[in-house]
Amino acid sequence: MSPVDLSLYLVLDPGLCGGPDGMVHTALIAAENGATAVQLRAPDWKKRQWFETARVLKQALAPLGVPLIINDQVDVALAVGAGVHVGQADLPVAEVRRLLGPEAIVGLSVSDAAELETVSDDGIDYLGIGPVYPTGSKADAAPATGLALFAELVRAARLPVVAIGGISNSNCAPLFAAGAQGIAVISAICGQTDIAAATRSLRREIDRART
Ligand code: TZP
Repeated sequence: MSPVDLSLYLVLDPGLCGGPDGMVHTALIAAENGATAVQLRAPDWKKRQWFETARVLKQALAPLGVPLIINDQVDVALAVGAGVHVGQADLPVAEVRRLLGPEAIVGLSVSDAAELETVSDDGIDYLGIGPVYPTGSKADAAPATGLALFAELVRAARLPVVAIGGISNSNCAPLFAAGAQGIAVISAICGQTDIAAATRSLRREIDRART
């Protein structure tokens, strides 16, 4: 497992970014302006589209030192040399780790205390906990935890935590105070008219919150 900066973790959404080209554009501008990790997430895509977009993203992000993480599609991650983020109904993390090897980034989604209790540390680099705030970017999202429960979950987690769900530059600071290592965002960057400015503004808030 590699130590990785997850402080500003962009999750790409095809609808908000305007398809694969828009996703690559968004990822590149965000990575140049302070995003430290990028996830490709496209639940409705066919495998070939996943692969082609992942390959282009990997090539674009590698020179910037920003890791690419693929949502759920372990074969696509293997094919392009990326990490994987899985949800509770996807392949078990131990299998993902076995398939990807020791160096790849592997993350797991957790939305409540019951899910957190089932997590065993081995093979997981980080937990994505949320939604913390209400989100319009995931139709089947679990209920928002709110800040107080999020803080409890972070305290109980024995792994680095990335907060996700409804996060913007105006509500991210308390998440770091609660112990998050990073924030993951879709709509605070994807579909914004000025992606560079939106990313820089999040970056500023994060850096301020962490000092
Ligand atoms: N998982 C939990 S909430 C969420 C995902 C993928 C969506 C986050 O999107 P936004 O726009 O940052 O609220």
